[in-house]
Amino acid sequence: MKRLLNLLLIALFAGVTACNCNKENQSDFDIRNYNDADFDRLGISDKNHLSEASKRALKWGKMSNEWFIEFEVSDLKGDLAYEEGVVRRDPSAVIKVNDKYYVWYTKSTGPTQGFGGDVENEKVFPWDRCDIWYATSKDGITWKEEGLAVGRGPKGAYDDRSVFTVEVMQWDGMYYLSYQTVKSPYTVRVKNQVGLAWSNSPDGPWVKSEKPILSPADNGVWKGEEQDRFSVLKKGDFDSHKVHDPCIIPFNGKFYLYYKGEQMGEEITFGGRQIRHGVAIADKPKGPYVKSPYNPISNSGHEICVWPYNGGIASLITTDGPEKNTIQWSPDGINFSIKSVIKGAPHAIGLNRSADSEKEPTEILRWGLTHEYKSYDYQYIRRFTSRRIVAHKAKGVGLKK
Ligand code: AAL
Repeated sequence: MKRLLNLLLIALFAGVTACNCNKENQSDFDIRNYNDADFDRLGISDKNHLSEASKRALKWGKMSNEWFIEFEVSDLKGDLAYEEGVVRRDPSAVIKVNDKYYVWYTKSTGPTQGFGGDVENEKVFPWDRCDIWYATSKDGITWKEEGLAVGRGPKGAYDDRSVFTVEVMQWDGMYYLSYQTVKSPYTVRVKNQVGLAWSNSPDGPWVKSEKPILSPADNGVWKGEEQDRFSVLKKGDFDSHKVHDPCIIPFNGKFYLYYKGEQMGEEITFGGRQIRHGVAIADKPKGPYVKSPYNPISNSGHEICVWPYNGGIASLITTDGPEKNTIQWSPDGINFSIKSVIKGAPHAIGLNRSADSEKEPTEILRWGLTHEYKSYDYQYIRRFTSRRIVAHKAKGVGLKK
């Protein structure tokens, strides 16, 4: 009887210690799900001593490398080559109309003064006091700047201070530009919204929406009057401060507007800035766009770079957060999982939407546009290419003598 009692006590103690261990260690890992070949592939020979890393590797399963790529960046020619004193940044996707490529982008001139002085009259960011311009090209390398596409609104309008970071969607014979908007004065705490313009020609003229099509959540509360974006009584939703980088994709008979949210009281997480993506869905291109209750749909990222693939949506996540430098895919446009972890990617990618994006998962990333900082004040548009990496070879291996 005493022996039985002892055994019971031991079992109880074991149970308590197991419960005390941290949650991650109590993962759903079950060694019975794996066979000898799984262990051999990963080079794990002692099945009785599995590190957390080995358990994670086993749980990934045999993920293919078809989403794993590397990027290179090069200069453009013609009007989009670097020009002193001019900001050209955040290129849209590239579309092809009548054998010509088109791109839209943010453009302004002159240096940035920042927030230290007279924000009513100075330029606070390189993307302040901007308009949306466009350019065309026969080969995607030499570009001709065609002129202004969408300008700032009149004084008092929601977009009177800056219109910038534009994306393009082609749908049913129409062209739609979605972009960020700021109303003056451009203070640190100013809210950023999303506007839309449409035309039946890529050369315009463009009709602008009277109101923004997307706004930040209004459930955050600033603390105090000082222009400090990190000081809050309540942070509110992930997009309580800014909705940025809009990109509309026709998907499953609806229109999915992907965007980056910035939160009031943004923090630095263990992966960097607390930046996440959301999606708002509409029945028609002009909206109304309703934010998904599943937002945020990423825990990382910066500019939006999404494309349809294999009945779902793929997303390149860069720059910020613990899952930066990953490519993810979702069967429903909302629930994304990691498909590859890459070295990094050029920023503010403008995808080549004329590519056959179904050919392989990353075909749409073979070439496109990006921007680069020449200095804090001036950015310019460049070209990227990417290639799949399937093997790793030392110099000379395989070459005949
Ligand atoms: C970009 C985008 C948004 C930001 C700024 C201009 O790359 O994420 O547009 O506001 O930087």
